[in-house]
Amino acid sequence: MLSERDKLIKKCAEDLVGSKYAVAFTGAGISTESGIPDFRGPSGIWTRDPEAERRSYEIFGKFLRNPKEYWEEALKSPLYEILEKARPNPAHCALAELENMGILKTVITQNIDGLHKKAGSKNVLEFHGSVDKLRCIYCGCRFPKEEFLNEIAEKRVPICKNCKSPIKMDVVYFTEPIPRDVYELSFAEAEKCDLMLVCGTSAVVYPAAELPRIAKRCGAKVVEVNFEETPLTREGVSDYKNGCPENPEL
Ligand code: CNA
Repeated sequence: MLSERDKLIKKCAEDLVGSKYAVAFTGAGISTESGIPDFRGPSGIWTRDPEAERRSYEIFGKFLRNPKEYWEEALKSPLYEILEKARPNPAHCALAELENMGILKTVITQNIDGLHKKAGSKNVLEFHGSVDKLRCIYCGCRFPKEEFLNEIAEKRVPICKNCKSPIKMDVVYFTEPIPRDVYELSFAEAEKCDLMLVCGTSAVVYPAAELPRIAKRCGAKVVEVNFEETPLTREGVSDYKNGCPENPEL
């Protein structure tokens, strides 16, 4: 006799196998088991320190006004040390495996930790960028972080190799526009998919949170995996939700 939760897992597996173009949309919750805290989950960074949320809205403006100060602060952030050490967990590996099997076509992630690629996923759209890259907001060029290790170690502001402007991490901060390339590709995937697996996102950060809604409007099945209810659950965007194993009420 299968438990309610196991029935949902079986249903999800059947729906995935039956899909023609499945896409995953992931958030910070998929990486909490890799030791990276999320923002808004029960032990999230902002749940514990609401002031950190206010500060996060100032980072992009700081880069525009004073790139040197931006870099000094960015490198001091304890989150970057945690991100550098983090390794993929079974959820990242499962999505890579599903891609390998030809079932999952794309992972669209809001995460900046690079763990989907480290797990072996190939078709990954990093909607909010990645800590493994630097990006020029003026000409749009991206560079692997390895190309700027000297500047970073010597606390010099990295300069774009293409247009010679000061550059920042590829990470998209609050108040910063989403880079056009990843924005357009992600929305095209949301329109095209017939199943969207939504994993570990509170679905409140826009425009990313629009993606499952667009998938639903275009006829896709939306499967949500999250500890808590989200606007997607409450507004009926999710066709079904599979939650916390320790607390099946959630
Ligand atoms: P969020 O708002 O912090 O929401 C995370 C959601 O995941 C919450 O609803 C949690 O309940 C849920 N959750 C936490 N752990 C699990 C788990 N093990 N299983 C199932 N559900 C779980 O994060 P979002 O991604 O929705 O918000 C978008 C922000 C967060 C993006 O800009 C990210 O860049 C940013 N962020 C990214 C990382 C990362 O790269 N790992 C870490 C922290 C924040």
